Amino acid sequence: MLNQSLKFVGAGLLLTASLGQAAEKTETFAEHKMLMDHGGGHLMDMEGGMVMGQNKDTLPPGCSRVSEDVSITVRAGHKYAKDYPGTMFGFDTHEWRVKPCTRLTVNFINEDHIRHQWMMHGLPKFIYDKGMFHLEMTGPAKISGTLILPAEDRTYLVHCDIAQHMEKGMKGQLIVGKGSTPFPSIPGITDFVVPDDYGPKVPDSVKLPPPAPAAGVSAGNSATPTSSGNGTFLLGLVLGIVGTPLGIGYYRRRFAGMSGQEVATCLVDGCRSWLDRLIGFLTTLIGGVHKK
Ligand SMILES: [Cu+2]
Repeated sequence: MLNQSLKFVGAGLLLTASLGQAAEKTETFAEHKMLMDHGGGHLMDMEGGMVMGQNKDTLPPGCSRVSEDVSITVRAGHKYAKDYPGTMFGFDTHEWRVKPCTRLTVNFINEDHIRHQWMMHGLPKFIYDKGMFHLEMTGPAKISGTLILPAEDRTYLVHCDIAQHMEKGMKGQLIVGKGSTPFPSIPGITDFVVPDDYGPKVPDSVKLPPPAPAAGVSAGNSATPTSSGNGTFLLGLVLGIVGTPLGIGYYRRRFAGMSGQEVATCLVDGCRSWLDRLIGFLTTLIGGVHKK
């Protein structure tokens, strides 16, 4: 019996250990370390890793020496967008600060299964011929590159240039020394150029009419016809009485041989029958309804 229980405990421990291993299993990142140098600071490998504008030893004008060696790690991926509503991609950091003449190594880790870039713009072309320093690869992967920053205080745009990735959050800035004008629309750093818009705003001074009732339902008793409905009904009733062959025949006989003047006098106050009075009453009603 004891032997049996020990077997169960052993099996349980094995299961727990294997589950733990599965939970600890992390994604493997391809490391782009064997890049071919194509000259001019341009490096590539067959797996799609790319470095542009690498410069480890040429001092920019105004730098008598490298002021300091700095290494940063930047992570990129859609999970870094979650703190910034309206974005889809992001860097784990969106702003970096270094001294002028720093030799900066950027270790770029792309955690997504798509392509991302860490692309810096605005570098002087006499030393960085494309005006850029750029790291790029399809993730999940790691790639590193190094450059020496110019002597001037300046703020450089950093972004991912894959279509719509910057607009969806992959935008940052690298500030050298005191920096210059900051870039807009950097998540968590600067205001957006075009703020989110959820529809037109109505100024407080504008008084909106009350909402219209739903079709087929009047404001009060749903069985009460509207005033214009009343008028149409009464007009129909008058025409129905007077306009039928029976009505026309009646009035023909009634006013036979009379002049227009006599007919008018008769209708207004003279020889009025109950039908004349009804028609007169209905006509007054129609007029009343349409005045409302
Ligand atoms: Cu990207």
